[in-house]
Amino acid sequence: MKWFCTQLHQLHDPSVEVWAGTPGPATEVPARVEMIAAALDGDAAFTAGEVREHGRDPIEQVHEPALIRWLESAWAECRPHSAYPEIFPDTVRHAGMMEGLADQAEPTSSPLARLGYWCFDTMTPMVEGTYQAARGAVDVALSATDAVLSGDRAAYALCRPPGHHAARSAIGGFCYFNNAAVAASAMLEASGGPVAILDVDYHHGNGTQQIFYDRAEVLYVSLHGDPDRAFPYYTGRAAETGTGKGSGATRNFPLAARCTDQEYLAVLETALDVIAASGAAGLVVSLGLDTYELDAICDLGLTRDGFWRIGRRVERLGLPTVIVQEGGYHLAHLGINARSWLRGFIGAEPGSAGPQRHERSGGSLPPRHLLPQHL
Ligand code: Q9C
Ligand code: ZN
Repeated sequence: MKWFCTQLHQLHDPSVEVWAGTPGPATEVPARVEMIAAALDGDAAFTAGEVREHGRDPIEQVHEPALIRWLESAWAECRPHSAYPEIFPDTVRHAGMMEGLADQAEPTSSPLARLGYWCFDTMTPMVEGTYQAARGAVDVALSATDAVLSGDRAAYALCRPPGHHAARSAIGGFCYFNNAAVAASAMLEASGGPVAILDVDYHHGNGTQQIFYDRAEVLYVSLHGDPDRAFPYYTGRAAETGTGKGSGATRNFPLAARCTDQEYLAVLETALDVIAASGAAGLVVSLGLDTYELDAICDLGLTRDGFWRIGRRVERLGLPTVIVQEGGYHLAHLGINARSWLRGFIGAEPGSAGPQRHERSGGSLPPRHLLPQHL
């Protein structure tokens, strides 16, 4: 299987994020890609493919053009407002604030008004290189899509930053551009046929759901921690099934805490039946590995062997498949977990794990209650 990756992701290297008012070390860090790349580099089953620039047009198919323009200069215009290299909104355009008022256009004056207009949380830091890294992640996803459209059965896009929380007109949840949505849109345009997105990240892909909510030709199917307890809280319930022409083309499968491999695979069976019945001609997988039993910010119970079996089962759909990396935060095991999922997909033996430590932690990150030095 070909896999795609660029060094541009390193330009997005925030040191801090804010959860419930508490600053802590950033979770979505460059080492994530380095761990996965190291695991695939030494494995003859995987070949590095060439990443090509695709420009803005494919991004404009799924994002508001004004959001793309804003993101390009957002860090520079906000920089004078923060004492640190990261920028976060202090005021977001809450729906209730605008209730009963006419829709208001994108602010042009205050940089902080613009930041709170486009960004919905305090966990999505912007640093100097964020825009370039986000553009790079889209190019990675599109290069993998090109490989599949030219006949490869499957390809793996090692995207960073991730994408599935980014909606048409909003960034959040560590996500800036929705890499999987751009890939699905490009696949739809090239193939003409219906396309399915299977989202197996721990978190509901609110952005991907929103982008395609009224579209019949893009099926969105997601398994995730129940939003009654898990970010992004406001979306991902089973009752959300699409609207208008897209009615029935969104399906959500919220999961209970500590869900095991066996329980997960049973729900996956139902989810894949929906995809098989849809007549989809191509598949995009939003692959999050934060469903791992030791992932520090999540609470499901999947194992490395479970990832192998899930990859194996998804392959049996028999569809041309672009696999797009989303979350996964157990640094020490992230590489072997990704490799296990992908080796399952290609039907190769799981392979050796290498040394593992077994505490539930974010790998080499310091405990998140320890503030970074500069705060
Ligand atoms: N208090 C991805 O996995 N943190 N994004 C939740 C709960 C944000 C995850 C904090 C999780 C975003 C791509
Ligand atoms: Zn996630």
